[in-house]
Amino acid sequence: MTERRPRKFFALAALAGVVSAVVFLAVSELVALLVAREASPILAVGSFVIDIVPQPLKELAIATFGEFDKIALLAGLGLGVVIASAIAGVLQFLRPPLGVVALGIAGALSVAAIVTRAGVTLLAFLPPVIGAIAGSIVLMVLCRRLRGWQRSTAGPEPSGAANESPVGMDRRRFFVLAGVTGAAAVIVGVTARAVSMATSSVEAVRRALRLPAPRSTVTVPVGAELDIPGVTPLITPNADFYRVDTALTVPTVNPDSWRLVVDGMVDRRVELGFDQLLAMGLDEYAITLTCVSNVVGGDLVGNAIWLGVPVRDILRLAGPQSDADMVLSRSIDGYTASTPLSALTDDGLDAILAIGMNGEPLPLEHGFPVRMVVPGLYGYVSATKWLTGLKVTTFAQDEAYWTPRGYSEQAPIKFSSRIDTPKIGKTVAAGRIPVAGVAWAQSVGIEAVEVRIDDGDWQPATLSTPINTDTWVQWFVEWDATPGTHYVSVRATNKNGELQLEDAAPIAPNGSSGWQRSLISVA
Ligand SMILES: Nc1nc2c(c(=O)[nH]1)N[C@H]1C(S)=C(S)[C@@H](COP(=O)(O)O)O[C@H]1N2
Ligand SMILES: [Mo]
Repeated sequence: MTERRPRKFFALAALAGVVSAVVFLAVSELVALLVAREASPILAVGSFVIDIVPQPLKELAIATFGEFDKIALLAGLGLGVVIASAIAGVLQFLRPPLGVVALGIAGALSVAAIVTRAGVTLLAFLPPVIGAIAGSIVLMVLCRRLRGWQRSTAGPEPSGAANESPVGMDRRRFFVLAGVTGAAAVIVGVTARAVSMATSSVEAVRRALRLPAPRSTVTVPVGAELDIPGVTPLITPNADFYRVDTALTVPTVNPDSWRLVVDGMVDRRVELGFDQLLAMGLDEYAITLTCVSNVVGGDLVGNAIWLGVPVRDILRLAGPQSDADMVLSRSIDGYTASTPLSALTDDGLDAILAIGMNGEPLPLEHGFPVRMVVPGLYGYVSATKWLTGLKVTTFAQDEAYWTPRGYSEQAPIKFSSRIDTPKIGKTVAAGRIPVAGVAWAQSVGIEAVEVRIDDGDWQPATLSTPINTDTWVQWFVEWDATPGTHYVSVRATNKNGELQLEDAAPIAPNGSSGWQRSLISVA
């Protein structure tokens, strides 16, 4: 029986392909660690995918995987790499050098993904190039062994036990090479990535940083926090604060080298270092941040006490020209947000550059060392993290990251209210229980919150004492819950006398609206 290419050779060729891909990635990681840390192909390609995925797919990913959306992305990417490299292995086995060509294409795509990212250094092309070369060599050698082994199986069985048969030799060499390079690559790759993350010294710098004392602090008034189990705390601890951004790995920006450039339509270009920013004098501001992706009843909203400097003070140094109407804020990772200039120069609105959050330097994932926070505007048009630039411009001339991706260029927060307790899906005991939650109308303030049980009358809720109009308030009503299932609804009125929008709207293009209506089971 002479089946020319037994199936096992295809499987082994696929294995050779996967081993060479692992070598490619591991060598890239090692070279990246040595010469250009930002140039990891797997992360660059991942970030590239994040940028090009259509918005509905991104929302689906967030809805399906929640906080694990990035891990899911990496897992998906990993699966893609395994499948593609297995095919490359088979190609190389059947039609050399097609597998090597495939690795070359993968290397070229990685280079493209890396060099088109913001903040890359000169040598950033090296990791994928050297990685692809190393992977190709391994692939060529493994496939040559495999072909030798296959040829000797096809020939007559050698006789004599004195010498090892060529079949045995090629087989052994194939497995030893595949095993040793595969295992070594995994060890090198994982170690390089771990070292790269552990020695990112910026977290250590942040921990050592002592921020100057604020000139003025926020006073939390008596009665600002209701004592009701299950209601969202007035101040969101940093560790619980929601995080939304397009960054696959958290950018690490050292305050020592941080610069803010204010340019565009200004009388004078201004450049500031971190110490200069601190020297302008810091004050505390309580501001509730909200994401445009927050659905009715959702939790992409948080309240913190920020330490910072008004943006208007910075802009004044540069002197914005009168025909400008927008500031494009830019992050180290290339992200941009478009904020109306008027919102940043308004004396009555505390738009700030924040450097502290709840008594600490900004956590890395919340924009260390400097971010923007603007009361009353959704985060995507105002709250740029890892801030590096403010370009004074016009909406006609420039657009921000999300504008061509289906979101409005301007986006004031639609004020809203949320039920925190009782929780949906949890059965509560009949009797007198509190219905409580939060409501926010940043820059205007909440005037009233009303609650309705089933189709009953709207009853006024008791509000906590607000810190200011930029923060959320807590609210509650007492409810005599009777056994059965009930709809509990909530709606707010702001201090301009406007009622919260009843019509439901999706999050795109400029934020959700509608009254929350929760089905609660009472037993
Ligand atoms: N650099 C950068 N800044 C960013 C974003 C981003 O993707 N990149 N996302 C914005 C969005 S959509 C929101 S809602 C807020 C969230 O800030 P947080 O993660 O600190 O809660 O950051 C904003 N700033
Ligand atoms: Mo957002």
